Amino acid sequence: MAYELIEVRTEGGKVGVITLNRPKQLNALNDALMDELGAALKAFDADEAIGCMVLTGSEKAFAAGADIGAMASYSFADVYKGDYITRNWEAIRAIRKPVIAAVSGFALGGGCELAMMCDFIIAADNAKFGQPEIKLGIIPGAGGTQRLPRAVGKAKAMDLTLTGRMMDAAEAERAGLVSRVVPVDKLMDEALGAALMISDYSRVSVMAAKESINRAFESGLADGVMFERRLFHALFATEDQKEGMDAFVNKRKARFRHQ
Ligand code: CO8
Repeated sequence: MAYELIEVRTEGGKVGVITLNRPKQLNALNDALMDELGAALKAFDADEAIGCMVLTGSEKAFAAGADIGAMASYSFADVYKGDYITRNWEAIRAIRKPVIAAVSGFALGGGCELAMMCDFIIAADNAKFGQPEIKLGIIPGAGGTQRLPRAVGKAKAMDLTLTGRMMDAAEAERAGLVSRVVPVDKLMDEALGAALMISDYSRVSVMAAKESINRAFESGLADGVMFERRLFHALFATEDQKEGMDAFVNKRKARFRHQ
């Protein structure tokens, strides 16, 4: 598929890299872009050679939100009946391999929600996160009111969502929204390093870990612990578990075959 609003490439033959590419609009997210993003993520997810993905934007903006111009004239009936705006965001949630968000510049509104849909966020020191929808007379619509409080706690989620203020990378790291902060010129090296490392691990256990942590995020503790136990036991049926443990016992590097 030819893409117009994103750029797609691979790194080291095993990492899929997707760059949002509407620089003049600060990567504002419209339906066409989200369709392309969903297709690219699905293609990498289905590609046997790929073990991890990195999603990034420009230095100035990861994404400044959903495209306000495209939404401005919608009525309630339009968006409700057509499930507009949010419909094609669901593709991201179905991706089973890890997706790392490499965030530089603005990650606002739908842009912050998109970053939070990824499995973890590595931020450049110039990153700014926020849910400014309140200033537009709306609320976050792609999971922001659910994922942000789980990530940073109720107090900060309320503060950010009700005031619409932005938080910088240092505050985002303190709050637990991002896993690492690096100088802006080191952002892609850091994200690709993590992605290449993940790609070399057993794909089965990587996917199981992602699925199980998402269960923690989306369910109660007892259900989550039971889900983890089932997956943990199931991994003893894989060759990669035998290989990983044998390699450790024999003091050699594991060679995973992803099965
Ligand atoms: N939508 C459309 N265009 C945008 C957006 C956006 N979200 N953000 C920036 N742009 C455009 C500007 O209109 C401008 O275009 P032009 O040059 O043609 O005038 C261009 O990008 C550059 O922007 P600025 O001149 O404003 O650049 P500044 O550096 O002065 O400011 C800001 C940068 C602070 C990021 C500013 O652009 C801004 O506040 N943008 C809007 C941020 C925002 O409110 N985001 C939330 C949008 S609502 C949303 O995301 C709801 C999500 C609901 C989820 C549903 C799934 C999608």
